[in-house]
Amino acid sequence: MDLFDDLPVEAAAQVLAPGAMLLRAFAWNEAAQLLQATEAVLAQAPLRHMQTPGGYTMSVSTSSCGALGWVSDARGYRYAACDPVSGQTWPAMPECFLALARRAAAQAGYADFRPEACLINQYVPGAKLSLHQDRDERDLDAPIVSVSLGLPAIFLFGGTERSQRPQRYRLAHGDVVVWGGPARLAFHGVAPLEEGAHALLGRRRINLTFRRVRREG
Ligand code: MD6
Ligand code: FE
Repeated sequence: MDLFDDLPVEAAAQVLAPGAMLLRAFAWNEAAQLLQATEAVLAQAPLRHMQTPGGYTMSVSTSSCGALGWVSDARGYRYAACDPVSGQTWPAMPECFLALARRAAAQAGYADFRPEACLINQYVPGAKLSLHQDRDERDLDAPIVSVSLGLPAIFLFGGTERSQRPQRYRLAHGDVVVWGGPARLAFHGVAPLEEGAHALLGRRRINLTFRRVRREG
C-alpha cells in the first residue's frame, strides 16, 4: 500500500477562490536552500520594523531583494530601488527564489511570472499583519506568490471587499499561496503568530512574497 493513498488530491493544491491557490508543501524540498539564500540577503539588507503611514510600528520585520523593494514610512507605501537604511540597491534576487516563484505561479496557472520584488517578512510569536489588499503594484495582471517557512501561521484570505469575512488557512513550512486574476485584489492578512519552535527556524516564521511591480511590454 502506498503511504499517501489516504491523502486527498486536494491536500496538494487547494483552490481558495477563483484565481487563488494554496500549494501545500510546494517549497518543501528547497526550503533549506531558500533559508540559506534568505540569510545571505539579510546580511546585506537587515530586517527592520517599518512605520506605517498612520504612524504605527509594524510587528513584522521586513527586508527585500530584487530590482525593487517594498518600503513603508510616514510618506506611504511604495516600491523603491534602494534600501532606505543603507542607501544601496537591494540585494539581487537569488536564483533559487526566482525559480521557485516562477514554478509556483505556473502551477497555479500564471505562466511566465517575472517578479521584480521579493519582500521578506519575519514574524515572531505575537506578530501579525492586518487585513489589506496588495495594491502598491502598477501591474495587477501578475499574481502574488507567497512562500511560508518556519513556524505555522493562520493566513486570512477574504474577498475583494473588506466586508467579506475572510477564511482561515493554516500555512506550514514549505506551503505556497498564489493569488492573481479575479483574486488579485483579495483582502488578506496573518493572525498573531502562536508560540512555538520550528526545527530549522526556532521561534520564527519567514514569509517570502514575490511581486511584479511595473507593467511589461
Ligand atoms: C505575509 N505579507 O507576510 C504576507 N502585503 O505573510 C503581505 O501580505 C504583505 O507584508 C503587502 C505589503 C507587505 C506585506
Ligand atoms: Fe499583502
